[in-house]
Amino acid sequence: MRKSSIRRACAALAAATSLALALTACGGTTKKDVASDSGSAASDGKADPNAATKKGLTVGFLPKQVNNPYFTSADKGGEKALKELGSSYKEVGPNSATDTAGQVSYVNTLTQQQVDAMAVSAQDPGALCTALKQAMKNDIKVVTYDSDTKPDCRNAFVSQASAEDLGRTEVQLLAEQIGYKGEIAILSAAQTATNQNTWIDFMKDELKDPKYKDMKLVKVAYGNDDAQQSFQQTQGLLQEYPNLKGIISPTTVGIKAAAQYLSGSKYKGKVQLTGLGTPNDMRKYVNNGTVTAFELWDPAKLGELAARTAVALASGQITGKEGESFKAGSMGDFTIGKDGVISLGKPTVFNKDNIDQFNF
Ligand code: RAM
Repeated sequence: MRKSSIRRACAALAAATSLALALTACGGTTKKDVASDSGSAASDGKADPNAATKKGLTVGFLPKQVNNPYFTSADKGGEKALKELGSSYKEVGPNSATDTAGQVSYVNTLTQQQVDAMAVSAQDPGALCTALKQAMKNDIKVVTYDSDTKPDCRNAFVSQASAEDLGRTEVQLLAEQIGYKGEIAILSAAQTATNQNTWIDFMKDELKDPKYKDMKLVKVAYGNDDAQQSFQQTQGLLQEYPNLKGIISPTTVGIKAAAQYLSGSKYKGKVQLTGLGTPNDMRKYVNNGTVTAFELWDPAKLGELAARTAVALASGQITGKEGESFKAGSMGDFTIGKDGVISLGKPTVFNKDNIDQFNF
């Protein structure tokens, strides 16, 4: 049976029976059949860098949270790239960054809809694995972007920057701002978020350097990428630790809420705040003296690279193995690193001298 007829039969089966049952029934056979009858390089496990870029594909974007301006920018970048490549874009996703069950069911929905590829920012490293593996068995290419799952649960991860660079530079930025002295705290997103947790591990490692001996990390708080919870967590940190000198918030939602709290409090300019924010969210707080410097990558470029990676995978130009290269349009050539990681590049540090040059 041809791959397309199998997919149609499976989609019909999924519609007629329970999704899980249908996908299990279709999973094993589809992959085997594709490998033997499509002849495409990727399905044989070999990349063909010269394969034509397929058009007419559908790529589903599944961010951690749909109403988060960071993901709006990222996914718009993906949409624009797909349009340029002659393929279609769709976006689904939960409203809350802690609705992991919601993310799992969106993965199943995209699988049921037989998209060609999906780009997922995982709320949790392990929770999506079964659903993502099911998608891959159904010959759907899976790219994670922004926040990864486990390497065997996706074909490739499009990373915003080196996790190590991000974690260490945030500590370095804050240390300079507080003169390498005093209590500090971290205001993170969801407690399960793969990306934030990886960065926090590098922050803790960086803090072991003797040059930070007079700095003490007193708490990691979680605002769940919810503006109100992040605001309250900041308020709570200052109540609990009145001598706090600085906060690192490695989330665009968290840093904005923390800046809003500090800016209207007696701590403005006294407690330093850095982390990962968008220039448009943070401009006001840089200009009013609440924030000195923070960093981020361009989220639209991250979304664009995720879309281009998804299309390269679906076209058989790459399979996700270390060492494979592909052309990402005007973004240039990218080579896949260890564990299927593709890195966007270096983040930008924003301060009052350069922030007005950026509009995202
Ligand atoms: C939030 C999300 C996202 C993270 C950015 C920095 O928008 O938690 O995953 O990459 O912040």
